[in-house]
Amino acid sequence: MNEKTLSGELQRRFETDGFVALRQFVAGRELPELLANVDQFVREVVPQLSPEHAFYEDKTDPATLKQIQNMGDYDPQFHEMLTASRFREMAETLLHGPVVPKNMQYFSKPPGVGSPTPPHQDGYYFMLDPCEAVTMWLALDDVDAENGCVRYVSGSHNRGMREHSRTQTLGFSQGIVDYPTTDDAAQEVPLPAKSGDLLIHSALTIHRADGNQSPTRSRRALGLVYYSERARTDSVAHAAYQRRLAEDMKAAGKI
Ligand SMILES: O=C(O)CCC(=O)C(=O)O
Repeated sequence: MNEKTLSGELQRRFETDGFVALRQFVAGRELPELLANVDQFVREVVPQLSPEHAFYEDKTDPATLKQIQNMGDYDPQFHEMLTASRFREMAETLLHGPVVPKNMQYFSKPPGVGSPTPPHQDGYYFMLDPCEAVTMWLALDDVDAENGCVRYVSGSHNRGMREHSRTQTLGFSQGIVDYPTTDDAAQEVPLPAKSGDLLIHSALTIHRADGNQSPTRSRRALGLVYYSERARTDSVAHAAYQRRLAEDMKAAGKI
């Protein structure tokens, strides 16, 4: 099924589960074009990015690129994809009103070296009140249990923010302290995806992913983050946290 518009059924599922999958949201000619643009960005723009905007599993090895931040700031096509697109329209539908496009990210888990994503809620990083935001995760490769598909805890967006603490994972500095509880384990759902599938989750939905255990298959995705216009950011606390984190990562030799 080509689910280009979010039907009432999909919206209902998003509200019940805290996540939804739109299969082949990017398809046809659009998909190879997007993949080529991402490859070009990685080749030509990433080498010039500051260490805070491009993370590597091993910073001395460019083949281990694992995350890029704020891609829209460096490329007009990605800026448009984030800000003036059906991705934004979808975010406005799900959040019931105008949104602020916040970030476009690249997530990669290279074969054999891509590390796990700790269980977390994006809202813990966003520091919003009210915590109204969505993250979109667009698969660029086919992703399954072997190469680390995203796993969501169904219904967790209705149970508030859990306690997080610092992790040693570059790019995912906070993880849920007591994960998994019995309920978490019972309600965790793996979401395999094909290249072009779009997964969307609420900022309160608990999610995680395993590392890439395939010796050959890559595991790349784009992340698009939208805040509701109703959400207020504690921008001073957020900037202070980002500064502290960057200093810590530099001191640990990770960036
Ligand atoms: O790609 C991943 O492993 C995790 C992505 C994620 O946590 C997110 O998009 O919020």
